[in-house]
Amino acid sequence: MAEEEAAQQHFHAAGATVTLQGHHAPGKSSASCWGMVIRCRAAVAWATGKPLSLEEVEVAPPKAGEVRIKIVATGICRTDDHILEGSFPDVDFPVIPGHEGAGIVESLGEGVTSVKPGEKVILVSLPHCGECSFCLNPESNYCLKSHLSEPQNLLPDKTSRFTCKGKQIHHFLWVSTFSEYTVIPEYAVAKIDAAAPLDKVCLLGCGFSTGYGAAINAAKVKPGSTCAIFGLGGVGLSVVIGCKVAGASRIIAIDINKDKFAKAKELGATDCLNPRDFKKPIQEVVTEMTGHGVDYSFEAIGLADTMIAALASCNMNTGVCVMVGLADSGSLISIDPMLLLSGRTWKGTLLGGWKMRDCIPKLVSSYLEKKFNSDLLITHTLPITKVNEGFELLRAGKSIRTVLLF
Ligand code: COD
Ligand code: ZN
Ligand code: ZN
Repeated sequence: MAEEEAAQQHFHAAGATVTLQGHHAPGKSSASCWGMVIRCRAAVAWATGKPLSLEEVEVAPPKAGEVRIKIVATGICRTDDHILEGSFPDVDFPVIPGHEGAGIVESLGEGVTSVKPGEKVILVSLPHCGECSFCLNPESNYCLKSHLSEPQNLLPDKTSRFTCKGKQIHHFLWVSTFSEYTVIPEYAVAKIDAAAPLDKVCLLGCGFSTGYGAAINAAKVKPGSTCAIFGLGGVGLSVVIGCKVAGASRIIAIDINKDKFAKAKELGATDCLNPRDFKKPIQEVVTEMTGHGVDYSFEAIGLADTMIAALASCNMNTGVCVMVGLADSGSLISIDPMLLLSGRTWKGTLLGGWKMRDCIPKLVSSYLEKKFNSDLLITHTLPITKVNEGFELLRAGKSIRTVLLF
C-alpha cells in the first residue's frame, strides 16, 4: 500500500503539478523527489521537420556524479531550430532540445559535492571534465567530452534519464532545457548567485556568453578600435554588446533584416548596413567606410558566403576575423590565400571562449553589477506550452530571444 501511495504522490512546484514514482530517500524532505522518478512536462522533438510536441515525460533520478535540476527558464537559440531542421551534427531523435537554461538543483547523485538542492544554477552545454588535456590547458575552453568530440546525446554512462510513452528520449548536449526537470553531469553545472533572476540570466547559458565572449576573449577588442558584426540575432547582438563594453569606437552592424537595426543601435552599433541595399559586395562597402577594413570582424550567421565577407572586411595586416556561426555540415569554404598571407587572423570560437563552468558565475556577477544589460535581448517571454510560437517568432525574424517559462 505504502508503495502505491508513493507511486502516486503529487506536489506543486512553480505552478506545475509533478507526479512522483518510487520512494523518498530516508532523511530527505518530503517536498523533494530525491531518488524518485519525476513525471513532468517537456517539449519533445520526435523527428526532424516536425513541430515540438509538449509531452509528459519521466525523468529518472540522477546517478553517481549527476545532478537533477528543475528548469525555471530557457531561451530559444537558433541552434535549437537547427536541431529541428536536422542540420545540427550528430543529434539522435527523439530528443529534448534546449540549451540556454537556468534552474534550481532538485537532487544529487552519489558523490556530488559542488552544488546543493535549492541552489540556482546555469546548465552549460560545453562541459568541463577537469581532466582532459584541453580542460587542463588554461588557454582552452574546449573539453574533450564536448559534443563535437563525443556526442552528448546520452549521459556519460551511455544511457538516458528520459522516457516518454515507453520510449527512450535522447538528451541534447546533455542539458535538454526544454524539460521541466533534467539530469546532467555535475561538471556541466555552474552554480550562480542566489540573487540572479533566472528568467533573465538563462541567456548566459549560450547566446549572450557566445557573442560577448567572441568580442572579449576571441578577438580581444581594444578601446578605440573598429568592428563589424555580420548577423544581428541574439548571438550577433551580444557581440555588439561585447564590442561596446570593450570600448570600440565604431561598431558596424550588418543584417539583411533591417528590423534588427534599432536594437543594434540601442546596444551600441554606430552604423547599420543591409547588404541588399548595395550593388557592390558588402566587404567592399565596409573597407571603403573604414579606409582599410575594420580591426575586428565577426560572423554570427553560419553561412559560408558571409564568413568570407567577414574575413575580407577586416584589414589585411592586423585584422582579426572571428567565426561564431556554425555552417551546415558538409559546407566548404574556398578563399583566395592572399586574404591571409598579408597577416590577417581567421579564427573560430565556441561559447565565446569561456571555460563555462568557471566563468558563468563571474558573468552572472557582472550582470548583477550591471556591467552589461543582456535583458535588452529578450523580446518575448512565453509559457513552455507556447514553445512552437517561440520558434515561429524566431523564424519570422520577429524575436531576438524568447524566454520560455515552466
Ligand atoms: N546576411 C546578413 N545577415 C543574415 C544573412 C545574410 N546572408 N542571413 C541571415 N542573416 C541574419 C538574420 O536576419 C538574423 O538576424 C541573424 O542573421 C541570425 O540570427 P538568429 O537569431 O537566427 O540566430 P542566433 O543569433 O540565435 O544564432 C546564430 C548562430 C549562427 C550563432 C547559431 O545559429 C550557430 O551557428 N550556433 C553554433 C555555433 C556556436 O558556438 N553556438 C553556441 C551554441 S548554440
Ligand atoms: Zn545556442
Ligand atoms: Zn575536459
